[in-house]
This record gives sequence, structure tokens and C-alpha cells, in this order.
Amino acid sequence: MVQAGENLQVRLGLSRTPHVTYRMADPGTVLTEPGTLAAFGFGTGSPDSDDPRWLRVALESFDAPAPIELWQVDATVVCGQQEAVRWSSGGGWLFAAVEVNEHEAGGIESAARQAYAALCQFMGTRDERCVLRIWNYIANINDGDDDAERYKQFCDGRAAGLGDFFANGFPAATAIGHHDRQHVLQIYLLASADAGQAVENPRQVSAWRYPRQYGRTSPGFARAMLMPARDALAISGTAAVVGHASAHEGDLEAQLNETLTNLEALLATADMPAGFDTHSPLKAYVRHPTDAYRVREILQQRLPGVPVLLMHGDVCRRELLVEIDGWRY
Ligand code: 3EB
Repeated sequence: MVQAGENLQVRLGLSRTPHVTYRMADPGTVLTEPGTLAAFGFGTGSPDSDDPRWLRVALESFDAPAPIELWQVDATVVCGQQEAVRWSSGGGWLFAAVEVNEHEAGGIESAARQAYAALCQFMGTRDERCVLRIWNYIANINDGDDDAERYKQFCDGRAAGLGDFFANGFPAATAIGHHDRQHVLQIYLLASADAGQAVENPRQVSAWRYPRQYGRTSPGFARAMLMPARDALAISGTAAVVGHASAHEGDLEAQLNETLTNLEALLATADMPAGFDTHSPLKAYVRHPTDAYRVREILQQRLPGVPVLLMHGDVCRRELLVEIDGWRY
């Protein structure tokens, strides 16, 4: 009876969304805190750890020293590694990460296919089947022209590795280019035992309906994902895309303003209050390091008090100079 009651309680309440924060700390400290589901360091200077919950993201941060990103749940966390997939789980939540070296995989397309096939296979062994949010960090994302551009090859490999895994709907996602010399493809995700609700942006064509000019394989992602308990919105990489076209080519400030308008449209569509606050950790990915200062200045003015991590990252369309993703709690 006691056991049945415990199970019932677990099933009745949808688990609170993991708490995502940035903090100046070292991995040793945060990983010993109870409830730490995952922790991320940024850039080549960040420390390494064998803990499966620790990931050194290949992107450099413009903040020096960079804080750590922390995902915390109100539950006991267990973790491990299953073949290429490092994972942790607790309270109905699952973190999973895979890194594939392109040189070993035979190129970006097969690296993406292998990485997604490994993640799908792993997810099949878990109770937390609902993938809500995925991050993809890809070396030299804009190298190659037209259909041979590396981002487009990544999209092909991702779709091949996934098969029909997202037949019932895509998760929210980010795909950003890094400049780490290792040619490593990094993918990590957040999944739950409970389904979320995908949110599209009425100002934008859904990514999976992009016309052929953007590649053979449309990118499979939702613009945002409302978490199962409806206590947070996970926002995909958002740039100055209106309809399906890139807006304001060559104009950083106009692109940033359009991006902020897109973010507000997502909040409104998800029935969330307008604006971001001190509990809404965002990341701004900036293509040109020389733009970082200006982006910080504009965001401090437009989003006062909002924790924004400034990253050196390339948006998957060459003409886009900046992209923002993150959380609205
Ligand atoms: C865009 O709006 C920008 O391929 O998973 C944003 C978020 C973008 C995710 C992905 C791509 C992806 O089309 C690009």
C-alpha cells in the first residue's frame, strides 16, 4: 500500500521543470550538491570532469571567467554512461549527451547520423521518453556552399539518425557553430516522463516547412516547448527570421530587435506574461567577436536584469549575426 501511494503521488503531480541557473562555481562543488542533473562549462579554458553530468561545451564565452550552467531537480539524481551516451536522471527528468568526433565518424553527416541513432537507441531504454529540448553544437557550421554547407549535411544526418523518432512532434532545439579544432559534434538533451506542448511562432514559418532553398532536409525543431507542468517555456534558437526569410542582412541592431520581437511572440503564443526577468536564463550567440560588446550593451538596455550568457557562436545561416535561446520560468 505504501508503495502504491508513493507511485500515485509521483504520477499525479507533473514534476517541476529543472531549475536552470548560471553560477560562478567549480564543477566539483556543483556536482556534489543534491539534485544536480547536469552542469556545463564553456570554452576551452573550462575544467574537465569524468562525471557523466558534466559537459564542457565547445563554445567560448565572452564572459571571463565564464559561469557554470546548472540544471537542478528536487529529487535524487543517478547517472551513468551507456555506450557513447552519458546520462543522468531524477524526478522524472533525463539529461543525455553524446559527442562524436567527425574525423572518426567520416564527416559531419555520418557523425550526426551516428549521434542521433545512439541517442534514439538509448532513449528506447528509458522511461523518460519525451524529448523536450535539444542543443547541437557543430564545428564550422557554415563551411561549404549551398547543399554542401555543413549545417545542411548535419540536417541530413540528423534526419537519417532519427528515422521516425519525432513522428509525434519535434522538440525545441538549438543548432550553433563552434570553432573548436577537434571537429567534435556535441549534442545534449532534456527529456521527461511527461509530454510538453510544442509552441510555434505565428511570425515565422515552422522550420520543418522551410522551402527547398534552405536545404534538402528541413530542420526538425519546434520554436519553443512548454514544459509538462506548464511552469516554464524552453525557447529554441531564435534569430531574425520572419516568415522563412532572414531579415536585416548586415544590420546587427535590427537583427537583435527582430529576434526580441520573435521572443515576445513566442511568450504571447504560449500564454506566458510578456518580458523576461532575473529567473530567465538566456544565451546570446554572437557570430563576430567584435559585435559582442554592442550585443551586451543592447541586451542590458532591452532586458535589464536578465541573466544573458554571451557566447561566440555561428548561426546556421551565414547572414544571421546573432541568435538567442533560453528559458522563461
Ligand atoms: C532558424 O530560425 C535558425 O537546426 O535545430 C534554430 C534553432 C535554427 C534550431 C536546428 C536551427 C535549429 O531557422 C536556425
